[in-house]
Amino acid sequence: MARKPFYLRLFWMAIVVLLVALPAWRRSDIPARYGIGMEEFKAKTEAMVAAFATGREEGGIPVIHPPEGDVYLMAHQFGWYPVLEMEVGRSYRLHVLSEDVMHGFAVTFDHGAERLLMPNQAEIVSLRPTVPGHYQIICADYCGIEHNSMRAPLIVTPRR
Ligand SMILES: [Cu+2]
Repeated sequence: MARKPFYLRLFWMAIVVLLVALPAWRRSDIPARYGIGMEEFKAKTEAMVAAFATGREEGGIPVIHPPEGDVYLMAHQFGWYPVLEMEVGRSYRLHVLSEDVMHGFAVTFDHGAERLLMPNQAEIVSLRPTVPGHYQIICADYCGIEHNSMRAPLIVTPRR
């Protein structure tokens, strides 16, 4: 049997590498979610609010400035809790949970970060803001009469 030319072997090797690597790469694209009770999630959110409060409020809701990493956000009819302040160039793993009905999470600086929110199921959204400014978190799924006003500021500051 004749030996296959080297470039042909290289070609097949590249195909195999692609077949193995492509699904692995795509997997990181699939939104992550996990089941969690509302009380447990609320406790994590309150601990974060207590630890990273800025002392400021927006519409009566505390503004927090957490370090990069895990950040908790609760959705309810018809608002979000707490108000988040993030820094440019930092990576946040936002855990979002609905307290009541189905909502949609969307943020005005990253249109790829839209998620459907079900009660008792936290969605993880990876965010890395790039430009300082005042953005908004909005509800992207009709949830009741005041759905259109279900929005909260998301403040992005320069890196400190
Ligand atoms: Cu909503």
